[in-house]
Amino acid sequence: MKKAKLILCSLVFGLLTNLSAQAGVILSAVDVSTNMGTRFAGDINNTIDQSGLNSTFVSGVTDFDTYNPSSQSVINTAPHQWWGATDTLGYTDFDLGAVYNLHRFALWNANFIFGVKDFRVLIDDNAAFSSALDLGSFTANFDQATGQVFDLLDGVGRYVRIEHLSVHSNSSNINEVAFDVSSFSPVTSVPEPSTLAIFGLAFAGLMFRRKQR
Ligand SMILES: [Ca+2]
Ligand SMILES: [Ca+2]
Repeated sequence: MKKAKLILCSLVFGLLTNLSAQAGVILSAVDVSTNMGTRFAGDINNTIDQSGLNSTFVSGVTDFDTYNPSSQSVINTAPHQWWGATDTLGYTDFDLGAVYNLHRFALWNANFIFGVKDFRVLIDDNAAFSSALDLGSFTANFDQATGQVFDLLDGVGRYVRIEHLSVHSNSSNINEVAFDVSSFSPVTSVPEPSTLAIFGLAFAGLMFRRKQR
């Protein structure tokens, strides 16, 4: 009886461990676009290619916390960043390349007087953001060389929109962005038939042992 209980307990523990959140990895978007224009030849693609980072990571592999964006700084010279047009608000859209469970957002604003200030983060499974989920609103500092990490409401999707609600000085200006993600699999929250079968067998064993006494 005691042994059967122990087996059942270990099975439940194993299942719960399986369902718990996976360790997040740091991910760069595979594509980016904006409706805010550009100036100083600051291409929007400079925000997703790790350009300017003093220390790089392997996108989709390096552990987010091990990399620790808050301790990583950027070099702020023109080829590494994007400048939005003067006095322009709008959005920057990022394609993660696949559907992920998104946890946090890392931003390297320009290490100068410009940059995104108040912003809202949306996620969706379509690039038109027709059924977007609001992951929260935040405020970013300017004149900071190290990354700023924002803990989003966790959400599942492939496309992430940063809505620039206000800017520092008179222009948005981003050096780099990255995301804390874990893989998303729709079946993880539902016990698989094989798992149920194991539970059934364990329960049957428990009943059998009880009957024997
Ligand atoms: Ca960059
Ligand atoms: Ca989160």
